[in-house]
Amino acid sequence: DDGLPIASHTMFPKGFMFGASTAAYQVEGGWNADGKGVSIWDDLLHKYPEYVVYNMNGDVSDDSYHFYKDDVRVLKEIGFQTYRFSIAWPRVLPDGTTSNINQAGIDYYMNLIDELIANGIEPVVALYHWDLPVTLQKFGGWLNPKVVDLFVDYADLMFKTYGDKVKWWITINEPESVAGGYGGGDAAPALNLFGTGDYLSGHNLLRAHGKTYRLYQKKYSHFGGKISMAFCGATCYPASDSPEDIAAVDRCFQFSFGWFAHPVIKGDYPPVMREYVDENSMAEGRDVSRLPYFTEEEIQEINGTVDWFGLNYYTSQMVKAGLTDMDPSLNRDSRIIKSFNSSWPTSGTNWLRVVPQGLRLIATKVKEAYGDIPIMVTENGYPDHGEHDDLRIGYFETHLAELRRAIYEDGCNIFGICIWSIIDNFEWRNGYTVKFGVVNVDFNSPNRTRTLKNSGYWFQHYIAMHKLVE
Ligand code: PNW
Repeated sequence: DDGLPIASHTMFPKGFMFGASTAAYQVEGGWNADGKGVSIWDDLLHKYPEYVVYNMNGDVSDDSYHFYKDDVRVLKEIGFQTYRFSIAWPRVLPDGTTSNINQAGIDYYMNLIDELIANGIEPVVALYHWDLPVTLQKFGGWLNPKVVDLFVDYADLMFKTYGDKVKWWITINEPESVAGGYGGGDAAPALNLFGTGDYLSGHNLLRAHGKTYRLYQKKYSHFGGKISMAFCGATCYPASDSPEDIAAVDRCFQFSFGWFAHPVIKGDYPPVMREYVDENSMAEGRDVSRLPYFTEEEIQEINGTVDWFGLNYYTSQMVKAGLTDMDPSLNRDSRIIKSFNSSWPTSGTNWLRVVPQGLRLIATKVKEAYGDIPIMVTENGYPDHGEHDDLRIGYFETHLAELRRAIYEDGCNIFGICIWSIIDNFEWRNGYTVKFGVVNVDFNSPNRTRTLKNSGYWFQHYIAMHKLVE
C-alpha cells in the first residue's frame, strides 16, 4: 500500500483532461471547397482509387467542413474537455506557401476554435496530420530540405492567427508514420523508398519541428502555448528471456519512439540507430549513411523542443532479435522481428491487439528514457466494423485503469488523454470499413447525422464519475 487514499486510485488527478481526437483528411471532406488546395492524399486517391478498399476516399467523409458544429455538440454532450484536431495545410495555403492565403480556410478553423471555446472545450491543434500540399510533393515533399522553411512559414501564420486561442500545439502527428509514407507504401506519397526515404524525410521533419519550436519561443512565447509532437510506436515485450531478446525490446523503442523523441529531448538520434544504420550502410558499400547526420548547430536547435510528450498508444508487440524484411529497410536495420502474443485479443484491424497493460508500460518507459516530462495520451482507441462497440467500452475501461496505475503507482506525469476518435471517420487504406468512433456517423445521410454509440454514453458517465473537480 502506498498510503494514497482510495479515491486516488479510482479517480483521476485534479485537472486531468478527457478529450477526443480527429485529423483533417479523415473527417473534413470539402476536399476542394472554397479554394482549398490539393493534398497528397487527395492526389493519391484520385489517381489510384483502388489504393483504398472499395475505392473509398476522404472527398466528403464526415463533412466536418460543413458540420463541425455537430462535432462540437457531441463532444460537449459526452463531456470531453479537449478536442484534438488537425489543420489541413492546403486548406489554408493552397499551394503550400504564404504567398497565397485562402481566407475561407483560415475562417473555417477560426470558427471551429471559437465554437469549441464557446462550449468550454479546449483545442489541441496539430499542424500536420499527413496532408501535405501536393505542390510541395512535386519537388520531393519531405525529402526536400526546402519544405522545412515552408513548414515554418505555415506554422508562423497559424501561431499568429490562432495563438491567442490555442494553447496546445502538435507540430507533426506521428513523424514515424509520415516517414513511412516515403520509406514504404501504406500512406501517401507511398514512395516505397525503404531504408532511405524514411530516414531522409524524418530528418527534415525533425528540422521543421525544431525550427518551428524556436520560432514560437522567439515570436509567440507571450501566448504561453505548449508544443509537442505526437509520437507513436508499439510497446514491446521480449519474446523470450534470452539477453538478445531483452536487448531487442529497448532497440524496438529506440527505432520507433526514440527516432524522433531522442533528438528533440536528448539531442541527436539514438546511439543504437546511428550505429546500426551506419554499419549496414557501410556494408552496402555506400559512402554515406542512409541515416543522415545533423550538424552540431542543428542538434542544438532541435534538442529541447517539446514542452510535453504526445503519446499515441494502441497496441503492443512481442519482439525477438533477428533479421527480417527487405534489404535495406528500417525494419532490417533494427534487427528485430515482431509478432503478437496469441493470447492478446484481436480487433477490427490486423495490426491492433488489445493490450491495456502496454499503455502503463510505455508510459513508464517514456519516463525512464526522458525524465519527468508531462505526458498527454494523444490517441488511443478500438477499431471494429460496427459490431463490437461493447468491446470498445472494455478497451477504454481497461486502458484508463492502466493509465491510473501509471499515474499513481509508477508516478508518471500524465495530464490527459484524447481518445481516437470522437466520430467514425476515414481510416486510411481501410476507408470507412474500420470504425474508431464513440459516435456513429450515417454516411448515407446528406448531413452525416451523428449519433452517440453506447461507448459515447459510457464515456459520458465515465467522465462524470472519474473526474476530480476543484
Ligand atoms: C494513427 N502503431 O496511426 C493515426 O494517427 C490516425 O490517423 C489513425 O486513424 C489511427 O492511428 C488509427 O489507425 C497509427 O504503430 C500508426 O501502433 C501506427 C500505430 C498506431 C496508430
